[in-house]
Amino acid sequence: MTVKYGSCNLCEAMCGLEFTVENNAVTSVRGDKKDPLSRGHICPKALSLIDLHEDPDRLVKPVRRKGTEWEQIEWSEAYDLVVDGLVSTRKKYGSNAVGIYQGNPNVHSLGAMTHGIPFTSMLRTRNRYSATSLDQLPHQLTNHLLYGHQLALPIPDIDRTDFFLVLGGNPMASNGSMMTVPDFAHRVRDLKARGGTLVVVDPRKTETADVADLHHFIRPGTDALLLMALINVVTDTGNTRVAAYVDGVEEVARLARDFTPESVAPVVGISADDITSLALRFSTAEAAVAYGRMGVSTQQFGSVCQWAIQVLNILTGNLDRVGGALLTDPAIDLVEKKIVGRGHFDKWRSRVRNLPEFAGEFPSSTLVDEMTTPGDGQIRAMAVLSGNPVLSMPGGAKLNRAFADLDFMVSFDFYINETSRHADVILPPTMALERDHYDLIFQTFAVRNTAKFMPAVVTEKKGAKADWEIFRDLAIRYQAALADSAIDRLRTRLSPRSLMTEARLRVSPRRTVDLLLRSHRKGLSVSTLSKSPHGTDLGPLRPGLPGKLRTRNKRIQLIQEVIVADLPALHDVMHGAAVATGDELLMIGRRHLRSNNSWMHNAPRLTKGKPRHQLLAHPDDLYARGIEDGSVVSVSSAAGTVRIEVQASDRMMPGVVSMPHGFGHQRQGVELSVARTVAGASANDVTDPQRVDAVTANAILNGVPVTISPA
Ligand SMILES: Nc1nc2c(c(=O)[nH]1)N[C@H]1C(S)=C(S)[C@@H](COP(=O)(O)OP(=O)(O)OC[C@H]3O[C@@H](n4cnc5c(=O)[nH]c(N)nc54)[C@H](O)[C@@H]3O)O[C@H]1N2
Ligand SMILES: Nc1nc2c(c(=O)[nH]1)N[C@H]1C(S)=C(S)[C@@H](COP(=O)(O)OP(=O)(O)OC[C@H]3O[C@@H](n4cnc5c(=O)[nH]c(N)nc54)[C@H](O)[C@@H]3O)O[C@H]1N2
Ligand code: SF4
Ligand SMILES: [Mo]
Repeated sequence: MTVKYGSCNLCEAMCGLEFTVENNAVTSVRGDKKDPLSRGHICPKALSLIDLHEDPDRLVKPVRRKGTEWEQIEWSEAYDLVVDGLVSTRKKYGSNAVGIYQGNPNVHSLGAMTHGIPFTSMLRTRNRYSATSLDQLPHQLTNHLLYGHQLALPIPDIDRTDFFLVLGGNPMASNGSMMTVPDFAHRVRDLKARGGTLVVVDPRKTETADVADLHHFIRPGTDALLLMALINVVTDTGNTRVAAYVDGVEEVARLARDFTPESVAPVVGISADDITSLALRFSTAEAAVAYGRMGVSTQQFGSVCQWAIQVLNILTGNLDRVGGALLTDPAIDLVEKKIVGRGHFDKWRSRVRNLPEFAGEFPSSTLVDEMTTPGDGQIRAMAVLSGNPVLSMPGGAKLNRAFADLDFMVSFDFYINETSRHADVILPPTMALERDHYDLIFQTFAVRNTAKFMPAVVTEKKGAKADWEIFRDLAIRYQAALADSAIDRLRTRLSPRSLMTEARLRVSPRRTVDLLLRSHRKGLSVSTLSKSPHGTDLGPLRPGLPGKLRTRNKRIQLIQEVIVADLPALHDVMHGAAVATGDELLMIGRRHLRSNNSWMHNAPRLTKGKPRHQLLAHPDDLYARGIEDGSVVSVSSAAGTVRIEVQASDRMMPGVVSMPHGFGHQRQGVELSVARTVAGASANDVTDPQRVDAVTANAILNGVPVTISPA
C-alpha cells in the first residue's frame, strides 16, 4: 500500500487529494490537509474518481459504430477511419465543412491543452465551438475589452475582503467558477469572523444564500438593471475612488443616470431602499468585491452584467486592492507570457445568423444552424472533444437529429453518451488518475497563487492511451493525409514546417510543463514541484496595476461601444418591456454538489440518495395552476417541451422555476453507457438557441420564459 498526492480535476476548485493505492488501484481518496489552497477540503465527487476508474461501462479502446451496434477496434484502425473521415470531408467540401466542439473537460486536462489545441488548429476550420459560449464568454469579452486579454480576470480576494457581493453564482454547490475557491464554506466563516459581510443575489435561496448575511431574490435576467442602479448610487453619492489609469468615469456616470434605484426596483424585484443601502455598504466598505457567475453570464444581458460588475469594482477602488479583485500571478502565466492570445472579437461572422466570433470561435447557439442549413460551408462532419452538446446546448432535440445526419463524426470520450452515440468512431482517452496533471487554466483564476504537479496515480489500463498521445498520433497522420499523392506526402512530411510540428507534438505534457515552469520562474521545474507533493504556496494575490494591464496604452477604458450599444435595450426592459407575461414563468438552472454537468450520473457514490433532477417551483405558482407537488408537468417554451416531476419549494422566487441541465439521458429509448438509472429531462430541450446575449451571442440558459401545466 502506498500513499500518493495529487489534485482533483473534476471541477475548478483543484482540491488537493491524498490517495491510498494498492495493486495499482486507488482504494481511498481523502482531502489533502497540507494542500496550501484547499487545506483538506473535498466534495463527494472526488470519491467518484474511483467509480470512474473502475466503471465497466467506461471505454478503454476505440469503438466503431455499425448501425446501433458498437465494435471495439484497434487504435491504428480507428485513427485511419478518423483521418479518412475528416480529410475526405475537407477535400470534398472545404475545411469549414468540419466542425469542432470542445467541451468543458478540455480545460481540466493537461494533455488536451498541450496537444488538443495543435490538433484542432490543423483542421483549419472556422466552425469552432466550445462550452465558452454556453458559459463565461461575457467574462472573456470584458477582460479583453477592459484589461487587454481574455484571461486577465480579476479574482475576488475572498480571504481578505470585507464585503463580498455574489450575483448568480452558487459556490457552495459549484465550488466556485472563474474563481477557484476550494473550501468556500470555511472561507466564508472566516470572512464573517473578521466582521465581513456576504450578500447573495439569486432568484433561488441557494446553499450559498444560506451561509450569507443577506439574500435578495431578483427577477431572472434583470441583474444588469440592478448593477446600473448600484453604479448610479455610487457615482451620484460621490463614493468613488478611481485609479489614475482609468478613463471614462464621467461617461459611465452619465450612462447610469437614468437607472435610479426607484426606476429599476419594480422590474428587478428588490426595493429602492435595499438597492441604495447595498450600494452604500459596498462603496464604503474598506475592501469590497462584486462577483457574478453563470446566472448573470448566461442570461439576456450577460455581457452588460459582467462589464458592470467590473465597472462597480473599478469605480469603488476595489480593483487591484487587497480584499478587492486582483489579477493572479500563476507559476505559468498564460497572460503575461502570451501563451494564450489576447482574444479578438467580431473579426468575422457566422454564415447563417451573422453572429460574431470571439477568439476564433462562433457562439454554440448557432452550431445547429450551421449543421442544418444547406449551402456552401455547411458542416458535414464533426469532431466533439469531451463534450455532450445534445444535453449541453440550447436546442438539444434538434441537435440530436443534426448529429444523426452528419456524413462523419468522431467523439473523444470515454463514454457513449447522448452525443457520442452518433459518432462513427469514439476515441477514449485515459482518465484523471491515469495521467499527469498540472492545472494550466485554473491556477490563473485561483484565490491564492499555488503550483502543483501531479504525476499519474495509477498506470493506465492495458491498451489505453492518454489524450495527448491520441492527439499526437492523429495530428501526424492527418498532416500526411492532406497530401494528394505519394510524392506530395513525402514532400509534406519532410517540410521544415511539418517536421517542426511533429517534433512539438512528440514533447510530452510533462516536458512541456517543465519547460514552461523553467522559463517563467527561477527555481521552478517539474522536479522541484515534485518535491512538494502537497503543492507549492506562492502566496496571496498581489496588486500589480497598471503594470499587469495588457491594453495597448496601459490604461482601462470603461466606455466600450459594443457594451454601450446594448443599453437602450436595457432601458426598454426598465420601461416595461415584458420580462415575462401572463401565465409565463421564468426558468433558471442549478447545480448540485453530487452532479457534474452532463456526466458522472452513473457513479454509484454520487447518484445514490434522493433524486435531484426535479423542476423546483414556488408552491403558490403550483397552486395557481392546479398542479400537485410531486406530479409530472409539461414545461414548454418557444423552443420545445419536456415532461418532468415538479417539487414545491418556498426557496424559489415566485414566478421562477429551476431545472438543472445535464439530465434526460433516456432519449428515444437508446441504451447508453451513461446513467441508465438517473431520471429527469434535458433543460436544453426547453432553452432556445434563437435567444442569445445581444453583444456576444452567448447562450441564454437562465430567465427562459416557460409555461407549465399538469402532464
Ligand atoms: N441549460 C443549461 N445548459 C448548460 C449549462 C447550464 O447551466 N444550463 N451549463 C453550461 C456549462 S457552464 C458548461 S461548461 C457545459 C458543459 O457541457 P459540455 O461541454 O458538453 O461538457 P460535459 O457535460 O461536462 O461533458 C463532458 C463529456 O466529456 C467526457 N469527459 C470527461 N472527462 C474527459 C476527458 O478527460 N477526456 C475526454 N476526451 N472526455 C472527457 C465525459 O464522459 C462527458 O461525456 O454545459 C452548458 N450547458
Ligand atoms: N457540483 C458541481 N460543480 C460544478 C459544476 C457541476 O455541474 N456540478 N459545473 C462546473 C461548471 S462547468 C461551472 S460553469 C460552474 C458554475 O458555477 P456557478 O455559477 O456558481 O453555479 P450555478 O449553480 O450554475 O449557479 C448559478 C446561480 O445563478 C442563479 N441564477 C439563475 N438566473 C439568475 C439571474 O438571472 N440572476 C441571478 N442573480 N442569478 C441567477 C441560479 O439560481 C444559480 O444559483 O460550476 C462548476 N462546478
Ligand atoms: S470540489 Fe469536489 S469536484 Fe471540485 S475539485 Fe474539489 S473534490 Fe474535486
Ligand atoms: Mo461551465
